[in-house]
Amino acid sequence: MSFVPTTLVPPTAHLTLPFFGDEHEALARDLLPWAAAQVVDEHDDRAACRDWVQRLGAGGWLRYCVPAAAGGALERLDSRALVLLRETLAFHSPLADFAFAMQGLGSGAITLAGTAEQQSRYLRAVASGEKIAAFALSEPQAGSDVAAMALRAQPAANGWRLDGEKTWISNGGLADFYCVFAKTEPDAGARGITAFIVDAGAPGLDTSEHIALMAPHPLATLRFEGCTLPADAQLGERNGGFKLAMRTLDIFRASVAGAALGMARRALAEAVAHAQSRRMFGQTLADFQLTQAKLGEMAALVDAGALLTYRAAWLRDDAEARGDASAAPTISAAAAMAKMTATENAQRVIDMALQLHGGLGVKVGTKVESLYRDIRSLRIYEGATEVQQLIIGKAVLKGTVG
Ligand code: COS
Repeated sequence: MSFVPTTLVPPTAHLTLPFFGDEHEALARDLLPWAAAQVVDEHDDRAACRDWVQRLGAGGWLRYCVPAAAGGALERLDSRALVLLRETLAFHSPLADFAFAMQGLGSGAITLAGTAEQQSRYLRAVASGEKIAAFALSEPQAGSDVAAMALRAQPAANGWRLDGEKTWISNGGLADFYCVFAKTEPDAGARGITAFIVDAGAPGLDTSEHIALMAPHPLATLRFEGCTLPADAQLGERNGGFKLAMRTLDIFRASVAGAALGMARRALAEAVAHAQSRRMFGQTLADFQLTQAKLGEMAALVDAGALLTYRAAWLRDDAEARGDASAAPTISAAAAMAKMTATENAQRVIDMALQLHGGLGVKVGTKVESLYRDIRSLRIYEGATEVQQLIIGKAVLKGTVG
């Protein structure tokens, strides 16, 4: 499917909410015309992703995926900027959003825990679009249960040796490097995991098994057979990998909510445009109270997701600016609430938009039809809805929220 620029414009009223500063409003307003002007052939998802990364790099947008010290646009990774970027990109093209998001998620652990040398080697290239990044956490028997991972990392001459596999890896086979999480203490559960930076050309790494999805999204299984890494490939503390993965996800889960929001806003805009132009029984679809009630429900679902998303992003940015580490549990729970609510609500909104389109809604090539497929994986990746419920539930029991 080709990415077709739309004449529909995303709303901007939310940019004046107190969650955002002038810099966020300016960022979103600058991105709108840029995103609307891009024309990318998306028939081949891998080629399209490369194209989007190049464009996003050249446009300066990937600079929001890294901190200023490494060529980034802002001093720190700014959750509100990430949310607004993903929301706007997803409104136009879910694949553009994906290409952007993976640069951030795939390099986030290097931003959080990389040495100065690792940061300068990888982050600048991520920000320019010169290197494509990936985050490799999941395994066939360790999806939601991260601590159950089996990929083994053992000390070897001059470095490390990795044996095992990762799967469901976004940008697998496309990335220039992977942030890989592996067991360094097999019996220590979550406390026995270490992160590594693995270059795509590492000996013993096979990324050739691609996985086809219902919506365009480059994905692969990674096989490590005696994969050798230099000692300086270790990322962060030995056995500190689980917490590093969780801290990385805490940042990007709120941005998944932003992407869901962009798709939901697009579905609502498509539904409104269709309802106002489609004639039936001597009036437009929009003239029926039944339609008005549906649109009202959709708008409220979008806003509910939006407010939780912006709050989660603001909470993190505010705590970072104040250097308040004690806010971490509140931030995790807020990000989980945002991710769960925005993705679930977006699925409902898109389904309602599709229903309002009638037969056109299921015709391949209609925007709501592709959105219906695009949104589905967001309820699963970066922590399924059920994992978010678990995180929120634990926080409720601890008195962190509720
Ligand atoms: N930030 C920092 N530390 C965290 C943390 C966070 N957000 N969440 C948990 N931790 C710490 C805990 O405090 C605990 O530390 P101690 O060992 O010092 O007590 C440790 O990590 C283990 O935490 P917990 O016991 O909660 O881990 P579980 O094995 O029960 O796993 C879930 C918790 C299910 C929440 C976790 O495995 C998860 O997020 N799963 C989903 C993974 C995912 O998103 N996959 C998608 C991959 S990207 S597409």
